[in-house]
Amino acid sequence: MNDLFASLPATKSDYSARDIEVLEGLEPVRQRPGMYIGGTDERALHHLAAEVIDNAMDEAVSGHANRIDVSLEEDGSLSVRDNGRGIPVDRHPKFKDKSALEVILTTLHSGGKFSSRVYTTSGGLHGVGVSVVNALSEWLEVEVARDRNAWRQSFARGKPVSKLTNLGPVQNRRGTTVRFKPDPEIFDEGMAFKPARLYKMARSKAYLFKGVEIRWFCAPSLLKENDPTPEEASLHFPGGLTDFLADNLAEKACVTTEPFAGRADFGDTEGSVEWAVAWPEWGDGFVHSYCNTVPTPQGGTHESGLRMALLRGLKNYGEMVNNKKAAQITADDVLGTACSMLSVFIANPQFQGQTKDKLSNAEAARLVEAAIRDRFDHWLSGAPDMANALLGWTLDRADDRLRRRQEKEIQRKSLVGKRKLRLPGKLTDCSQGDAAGTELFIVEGDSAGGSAKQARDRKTQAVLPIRGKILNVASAVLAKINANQEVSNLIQALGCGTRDKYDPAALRYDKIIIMTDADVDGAHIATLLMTFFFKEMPGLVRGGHLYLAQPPLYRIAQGGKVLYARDDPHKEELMAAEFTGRGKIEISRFKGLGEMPSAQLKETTMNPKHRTLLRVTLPAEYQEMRDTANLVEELMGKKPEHRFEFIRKNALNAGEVDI
Ligand code: 28F
Repeated sequence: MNDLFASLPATKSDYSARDIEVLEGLEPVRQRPGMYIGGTDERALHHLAAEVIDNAMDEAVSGHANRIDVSLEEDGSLSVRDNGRGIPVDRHPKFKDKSALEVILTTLHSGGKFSSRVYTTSGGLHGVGVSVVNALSEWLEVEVARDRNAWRQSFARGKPVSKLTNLGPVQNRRGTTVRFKPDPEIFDEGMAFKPARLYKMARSKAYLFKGVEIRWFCAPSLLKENDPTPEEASLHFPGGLTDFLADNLAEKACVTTEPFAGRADFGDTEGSVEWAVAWPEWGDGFVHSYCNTVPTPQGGTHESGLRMALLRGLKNYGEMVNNKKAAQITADDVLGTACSMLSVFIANPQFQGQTKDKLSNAEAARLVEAAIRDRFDHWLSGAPDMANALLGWTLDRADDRLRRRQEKEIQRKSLVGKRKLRLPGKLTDCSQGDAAGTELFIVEGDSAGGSAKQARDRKTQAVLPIRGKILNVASAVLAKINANQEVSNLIQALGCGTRDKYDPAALRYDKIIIMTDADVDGAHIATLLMTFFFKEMPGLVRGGHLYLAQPPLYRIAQGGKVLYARDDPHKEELMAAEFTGRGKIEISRFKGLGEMPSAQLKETTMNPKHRTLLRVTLPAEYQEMRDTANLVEELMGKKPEHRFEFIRKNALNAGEVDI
């Protein structure tokens, strides 16, 4: 690996302070830590540790360090040390009175990592920079040994509390040490580094880069008696990913007697790839992929390269041995339950996705596939018994997949018969056959329909978008009702017929949930729908099948706390009861269900575990059909004077009625 970076401009200090792009101060970080480390929970806390360790790893990967010490101290602080070049301490050209080190520690995005000239592969690239760690630490201390001198500077919550101090000459020592204590004011109550999590992080780094030895230390008092994490360990794995895979596999019986593993440089392009794949006989597999030793849990282009190499290689092998069936295997057949590890080193990695952990460099797919395909072909032809075992096992999986698909097809056909073939195109049906436990959400328009489709549980929840205001059936004659597309969609989707032909046994869903926007229009559409059900299927209402969803109108957030309010009164109630603490309160109003992220729609309105539904029932005195018809006529009929009369009579207990 070191030779790879020999090509760098190896001048005396191939870095100068002018590489630093200083963008902004650290205040925003303490105001909204979630924006920088994804929250203030345990995962976010360990993100600080990862950031510092990644910076030390960068020094190692770029060939300037070969040892990193990670120590969890008695006081809960973490100390990371590398024997690299040491963060530069020379005066910063743009900030006369500050050293490069102080600028890096106190300004966002000040690491040169954004100017790729300084670093070719940088683990911390999509990281937030050590300045964020500084901002979110109660205290942080940096020591640098560089050019035979030692320097130290201390900070508190991102602000310097000492000048850069020269500690005097040092003989044969160089590198950077960062020691910090996360700020309890920022992180959730009782947050502390977990030894096991840090140890696993350090160990994975050592597996991923064989050119570094990581020494682990943990204060004994921090180790609970049942915690297998060692107090001390030296982590160095010349076997790289093969060792890592063996460690993860833990003696599972595999289809091939040895894993398919290797590493390769990308020839003319900078960078390299390492991989290790095993096929356990049974059980779920996993894919652990990394870029510049940083985990990429969302995968990305490097993983597609691996998948393509193995799929094409195995199909090609199948052809070579005249196995016709090999043509139908898919990447999922090959890798679906395989245990694969993949580590790439590339310059300027681009990450995408909300949490920036999916590699998106198109180049990486090509480079990885070419490198691995070549070795896979050799591996297969070099060991026919293993290759045939793998091909046979993969074909069995392909057969299982095809059989499952046929079974599903047959089941669907049989279901369609039972669930009445003619269904409206607008209906997104649920997959469960019988009605018990199924729900039909009637939503307003296609955008709300889109969110609802994403948020729903496909097995039990169906969605029927209706456009605009449906026909007011109270005043419409039967012919007009059936002519109305929206209404006839609804009648078809429910399957139970109307009026005297209503057959509750044929009802295709257990719950019919009206989920309109939480505004006046939505309320009007809900009223029109209830009128429809009262008029056309009163039995459905009396049977307790009709509900109103309660989508929130407001989202109230303060720090990590988020609550939803149904309406203005509920919002006031929550503000008084739940949001009394300090810190900025954010209130956002949902304009319509279509604007609400599907995850929130699911969480607040559709998920039976969290939602509240209003069941539409007939008031006791209206149990009789006749009375119901009269009531609906009064409220929704042609003659507005009936409506006004009803409102006048009942308005007293309705408070402010906006007509
Ligand atoms: C315990 C954590 O952070 N180690 C680091 C270096 C070395 C250089 C460096 C770091 C300003 C913006 C380029 C030195 N000499 N361990 C660490 N070691 N940063 S962080 O430079 C930062 C510059 O990016 C370094 C010559 N080139 C680079």
